[in-house]
Amino acid sequence: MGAVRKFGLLAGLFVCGAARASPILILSGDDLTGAHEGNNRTGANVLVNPYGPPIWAAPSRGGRWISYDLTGVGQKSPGDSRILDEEIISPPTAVFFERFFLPDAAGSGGIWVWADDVAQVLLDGVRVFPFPRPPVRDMHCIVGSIGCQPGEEGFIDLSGLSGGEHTLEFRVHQLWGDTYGLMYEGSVEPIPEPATFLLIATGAAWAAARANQRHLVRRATGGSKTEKAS
Ligand SMILES: [Ca+2]
Ligand SMILES: [Ca+2]
Repeated sequence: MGAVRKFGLLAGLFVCGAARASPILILSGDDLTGAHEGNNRTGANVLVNPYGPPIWAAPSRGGRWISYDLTGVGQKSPGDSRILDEEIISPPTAVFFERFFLPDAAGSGGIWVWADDVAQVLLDGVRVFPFPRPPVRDMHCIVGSIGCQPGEEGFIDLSGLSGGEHTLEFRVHQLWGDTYGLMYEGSVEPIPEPATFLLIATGAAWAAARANQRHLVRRATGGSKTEKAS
C-alpha cells in the first residue's frame, strides 16, 4: 500500500473515531449523594438488598437496585398504593430522578428499566412509558412492563435526543407488599455538531495533503539519487 493511501486510510479512521464521542452512562446507584440521581422522599438514593433472578432482574450494564430507603430483601416494606377501577389512584410511593447532560445530540442509545412493583417513566416531563393497564399481579410484582423480573423491563429509546440537560423521572409504586425498588441502566452516544465534524475533517484533509506533498518530494529526491548511481 502506498504511503499516501495508507495515510488517507488513517485520516479516514481518525475522522470516524473522532465523530464517535464517548457514551454517557445512565445507571441507577452510581450516585448516592443526590447530585444527579435521587428521589422525592429522602433526597439521596440508597442501594437495597436485591433478590436474584427470576424475582428481580440482575444488572448487565452496571445498574444497581436502588430505593429511597432500605426496602430490599429482609428490609423495610413500604405500604401499598391503592388501585380503583383498574387505575392506580395513590401518589407514587417514591419518585426517582436522574439528570444527565448531553454535549451534543444523541445519535443512539437508551435505557432499560425494572421496578418492584411497577413504574412509569417521564423524560423532561413527558410520559415515555405508561403503567400497564389493568395492573395485574403475578408471582413477582406486576404482569408485564415495567415490572421487576427478567423480561419485564421497559426500554426507553433516547436516540435523537437534543443536546443539553435532560431529566428522567421514574414514578414507582409499591402494590403488593414485600420488597420495593428500581433499577435502570444504559447509555447515550452523542454525535459532535456538524461544525465540530467539519473542523476535524478539515484537519485530517490538511494532514493528508501534507503527507502527499512529502511523499512527492521523497519520490523526486529518490529519483535523482538513482540517476546519480547509474
Ligand atoms: Ca412480574
Ligand atoms: Ca413489592
